[in-house]
Amino acid sequence: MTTTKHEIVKTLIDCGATHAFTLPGLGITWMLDDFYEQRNKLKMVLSRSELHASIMAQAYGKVLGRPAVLMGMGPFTTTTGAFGVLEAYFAGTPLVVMTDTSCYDGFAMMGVYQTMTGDYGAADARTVLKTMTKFCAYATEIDEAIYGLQMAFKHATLPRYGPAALILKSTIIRREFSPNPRVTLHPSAGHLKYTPARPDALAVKELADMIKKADRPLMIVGQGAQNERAREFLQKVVESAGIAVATSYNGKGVLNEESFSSVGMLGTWGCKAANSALRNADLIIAVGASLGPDYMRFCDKEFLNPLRQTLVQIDVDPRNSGWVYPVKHAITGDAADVLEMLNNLDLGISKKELRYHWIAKNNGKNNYGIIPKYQSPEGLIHNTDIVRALDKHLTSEHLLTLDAGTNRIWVTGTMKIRTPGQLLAPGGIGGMGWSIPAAIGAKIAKPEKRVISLTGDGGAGMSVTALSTAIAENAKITVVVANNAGLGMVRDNMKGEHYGVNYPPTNFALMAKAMGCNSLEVNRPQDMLEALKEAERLDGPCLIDVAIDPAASHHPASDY
Ligand SMILES: Cc1ncc(C[n+]2csc(CCOP(=O)(O)OP(=O)(O)O)c2C)c(N)n1
Ligand SMILES: [Mg+2]
Repeated sequence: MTTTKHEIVKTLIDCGATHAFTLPGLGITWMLDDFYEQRNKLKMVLSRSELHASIMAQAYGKVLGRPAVLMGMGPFTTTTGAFGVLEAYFAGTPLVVMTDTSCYDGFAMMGVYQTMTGDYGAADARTVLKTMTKFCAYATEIDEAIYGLQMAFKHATLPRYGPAALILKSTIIRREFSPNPRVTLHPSAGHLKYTPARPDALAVKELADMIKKADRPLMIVGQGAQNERAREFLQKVVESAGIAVATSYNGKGVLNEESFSSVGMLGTWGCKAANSALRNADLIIAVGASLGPDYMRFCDKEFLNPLRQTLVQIDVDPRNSGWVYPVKHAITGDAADVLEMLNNLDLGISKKELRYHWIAKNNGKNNYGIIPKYQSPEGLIHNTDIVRALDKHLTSEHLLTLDAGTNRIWVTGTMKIRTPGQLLAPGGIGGMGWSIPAAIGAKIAKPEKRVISLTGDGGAGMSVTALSTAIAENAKITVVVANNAGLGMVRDNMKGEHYGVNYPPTNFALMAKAMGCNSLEVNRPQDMLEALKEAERLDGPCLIDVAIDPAASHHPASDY
């Protein structure tokens, strides 16, 4: 005789899970013994908040393209933990959520506190999770728990990736598992089998012919191409034919931004060069990019205009082609597959010089990749001083996680990412507090990388305690806090009094120290680069608290 919880842990391993990020309680606590037994195959990572656990799990999935498990009690996983689930939902990250109804044997209908069964007097975990997952199962039988988990892994890893959830009725978790359940359960592998549909060769040939004819072709590349294979073929295709590459926020850094093809990130918080190139392109090809109005200047007709320009969309989900704009041509397929097929076709190589001339002129005119220099008052530095230091410091060994706020705008607007895939951004819901836990999740996913997190003081206030997990897991990361004592981005956008946006001075270096983490403080521009180097020389994670001039307002790349 075995138990449901024992079989659950076995199934997680069968489905390929290597990490479960958690803050346990109630039904999840009952499983900890079984996790302990299997700790060499499936690592449990303890967080200080479901907020952090959910982000770490999401960042892990973003980096590796396979899901980690977010695990916790129903009332908290569906609320505090919803952050990472939502980010995964919007940004298309594989993630498996396993939670419970947090109810007590036989008392679920009697208004017991914490209960998430959906009964009278309880809240409903299923209703909450259904709004932010691709798949959401509720297991009230022991065999459903196993089958539901297999299905959650299946759905999370089918295109378009996303979060899938299994809610366990708490009462089944400890139950004995019959060796002969009524429903026959099968090994997980057979449920997870999948061969992706190949893109239509004629449709790809038609696109190649369109590119061949174009003088100023431009690709808008998004999250759908943020994997190793797609990045590799993207570079080959665009550099052999002189195609310009602009990106969404999630797509930033998909191509070395120093490539002759690169014009940077689109949108208000992107680069003028990208915005200008898009406006002047004659053929626009969206590659794994939904063309969300957030980076398409809210469909401004002077920006992309489908009547004036030819638009083609390549998307793994046909519903996304023609979603925001009408398209001339649409290809259903994985970005990597389409780019691989394009790589073998003539895309107008004879026009390469002409196209590169157009891109170079555009980039020169729009100061592409020039990090401006600003003077700050004594004892304070400007956001661009951090960006300049990062620009000098980052190597191909690094990953960089961003947060929300002014601090990130300076990176997306002025810094060129030279290593494809290096930048990890919260381009789904764009929430503050993402960067630090994401850096930890990324480091756990890729221990060989040097990981730096850039965050504002607002974001750090939400997530600095995640450093405790970095210490416990020996995840050596560097956290840079751009500390401008307030919600800079919101403050910068205000016309009137700075009301409701300033925080009292907070020393994050001391907070890090209190958790046993290294810390440094920087308040002179010339010390920033050395601090980044010093942080990496130290044993264990390090937080650098940087005194940023609160007057260092962001500037939009609005004029194109
Ligand atoms: C969780 C969350 N709440 C609110 C917002 C809206 N928002 C975007 S940027 C920002 C200010 C961020 O302040 P801080 O982290 O200090 O960064 P700064 O802009 O000062 O560099 C706010 C409130 C958000 N993105 N995420
Ligand atoms: Mg701030």
